[in-house]
Amino acid sequence: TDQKGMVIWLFGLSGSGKTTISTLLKEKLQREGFFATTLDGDVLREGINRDLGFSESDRAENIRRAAEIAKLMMLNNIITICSFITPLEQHRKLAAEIIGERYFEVFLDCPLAICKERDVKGLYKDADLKLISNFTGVSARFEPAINANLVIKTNTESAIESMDKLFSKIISYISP
Ligand code: GGZ
Repeated sequence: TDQKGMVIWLFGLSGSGKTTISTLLKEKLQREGFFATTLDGDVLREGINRDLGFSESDRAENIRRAAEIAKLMMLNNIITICSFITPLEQHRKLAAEIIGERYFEVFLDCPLAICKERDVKGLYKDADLKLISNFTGVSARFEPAINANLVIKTNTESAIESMDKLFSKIISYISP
């Protein structure tokens, strides 16, 4: 297909729906005939980023490497959907600077109380019990968006609705 690469950067708390929405969006794009891939914090941390922890500087290095990889894929005309907590504005700025003008930032806005209630992996419980330190929203900072291209409230709409909204926003960028 005649497509241009871009990077869609989803950020938000653990449990806000990043991985779910990125997978749905990738599948939708692929069904429509586009080349799309996902890049997930959890996955990178098992491989290329396994030397990194969760201090603010390790998170910055995690984001830097992820943004460089995403940029390489974008330059090969692939739509790259990234999902990282990316907790601080400085982390988002870093990704934006590395990727350049074809960076589209999406804040998955979900109240901490709801993420805690979902607690898919039991990590919030462990963080509350201090079994995990530096946990975002509990014992590490999270700054809400100020520059996001799109804000999605994942607690008031379904994952499919969120994905459809995002798809219609980005479609004009990828098929010029
Ligand atoms: C935040 C943590 C932590 C701490 C482990 N803080 O919901 P998950 O489990 O599957 O995804 C989270 C993932 C966060 O990695 P990122 O690379 O996205 O973070 S960042 O952008 O801030 O670099 C969570 C798990 O790792 N996890 N310990 N202390 N999340």
